[in-house]
Amino acid sequence: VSVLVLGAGAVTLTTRGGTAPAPMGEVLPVPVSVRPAADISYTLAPDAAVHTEAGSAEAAQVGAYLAGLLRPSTGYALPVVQDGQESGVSLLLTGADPVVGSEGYQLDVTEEAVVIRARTGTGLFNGVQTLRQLLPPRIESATAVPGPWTVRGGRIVDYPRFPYRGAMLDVARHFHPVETVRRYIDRIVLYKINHLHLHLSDDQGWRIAVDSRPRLTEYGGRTQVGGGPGGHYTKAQYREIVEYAAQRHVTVVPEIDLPGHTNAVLASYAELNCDGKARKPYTGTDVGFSTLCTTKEESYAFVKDVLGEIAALTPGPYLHIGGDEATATPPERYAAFMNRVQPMVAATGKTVMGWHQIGEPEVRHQEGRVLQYWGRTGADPLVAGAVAKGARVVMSPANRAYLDMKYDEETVPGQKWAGYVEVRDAYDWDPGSHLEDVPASAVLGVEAPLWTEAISTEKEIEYMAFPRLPAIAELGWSPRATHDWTAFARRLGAQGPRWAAMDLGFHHSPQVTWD
Ligand code: TNX
Repeated sequence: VSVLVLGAGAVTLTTRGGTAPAPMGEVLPVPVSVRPAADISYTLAPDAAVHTEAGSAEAAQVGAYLAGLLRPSTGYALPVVQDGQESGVSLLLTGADPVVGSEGYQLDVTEEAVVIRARTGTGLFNGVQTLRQLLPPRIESATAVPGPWTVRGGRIVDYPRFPYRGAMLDVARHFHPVETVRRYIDRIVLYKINHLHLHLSDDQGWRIAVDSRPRLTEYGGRTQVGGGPGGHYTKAQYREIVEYAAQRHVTVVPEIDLPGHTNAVLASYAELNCDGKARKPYTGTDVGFSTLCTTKEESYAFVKDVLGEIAALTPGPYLHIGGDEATATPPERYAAFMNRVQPMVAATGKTVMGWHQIGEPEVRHQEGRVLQYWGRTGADPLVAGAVAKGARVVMSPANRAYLDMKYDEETVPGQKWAGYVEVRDAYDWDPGSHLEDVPASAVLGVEAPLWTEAISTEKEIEYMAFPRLPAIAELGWSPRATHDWTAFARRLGAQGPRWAAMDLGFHHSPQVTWD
């Protein structure tokens, strides 16, 4: 692996006013290898076309996405032609350096063309996100603005450190409509995030239609924290989210939190309570007080029906079953419950994902399962034990990766139970060595969860996610050898004009010099 870190000279080339192109390689996440070609640059001509691999529908689809990104600000027609020519912007599925693997890409900028080569549509899509950042920030404008649309010359060869780079949105505590989810997807892909975890159920509300249990949404979906109207996704809307994500090479990971975090279920179906009495709807912010009755067969029939319907709607490999904070579940019943539920997930053809509590020793290893770790740095025997049996881990340490933690004492939205998390806290850790006896080889990746007890609007989501989400994204993508706060902070500061052009409201962290 050749890692080329740019020299100090790059610092002087700022993106002032959103009009100048970024120095080659000043991209976030930072690429594996960058070779700038001084004195060379490419300027997009008004009559340029996007040329995609002949006969490839997936390359054409990425081409259409790219043209759709570039048309509003440039005002150019940018036709997409499937002729495989190296001219204008080319998206080709041949000739990439084989190190790029299934998600990486090679990007060459000459005087004549920008050529992105990859082995898959996903690789091309990731290359497109890099190209986007090499263009001046004003490329993100929703209306036509003057160019020139220049990209500096050279070659980037790039691929991810970890295959799983996720963002989670809690749509249960506060419901967030489809358009908000769509826009969130649009924003996270700019930083090569490739999984969207949707926390679809909690004490305060149930957010996905289940045909076999209609009261989940008709009754259990009409509440949220603070007493607002709640809401839910119909199956058609959920499919729309999945499809929108798939077109952006993002896999949706649905979560149904079990056996705790289920007050909305227990309010909707009396028989799932041990005492047979329906619970009252809950709109507060406590955790750990609810549990499905783990000794009743009705509970298992419920879980099987729900997971079956959600699996059928979900093309991605994972079904997340929660498992966190089940303090109302008798400890001896927790493992028995999970030992029945994990095989139900496998029976739907999906891979079990759960919060790291499912790693406890009495819960059997289920082939391929993934634990999402939300604890601190150090040793966690429970997780290490599960990893020794073959579990893989997604790292989401609360004091680093939780986007609902306040930045500092002045932050209005969010919580602070895991401490304040400024952007440097979000960046300065290593998912590959966060936990003793959890080697990087057992780490599937990283995820930044955004819980919404104290976050209700889209603007608050943006403010909490940016600039920390790009920090987590870089930890998931870039080689460890590139880890360098100063260089990262410089590249992050250069995103400011881009976010302004995108009308994205972000936290102007005092730790960063914003362009
Ligand atoms: C803990 S961490 C929870 C969630 C809360 C979150 C708030 C974890 C798996 N569960 O139920 O929303 O803290 O930060």
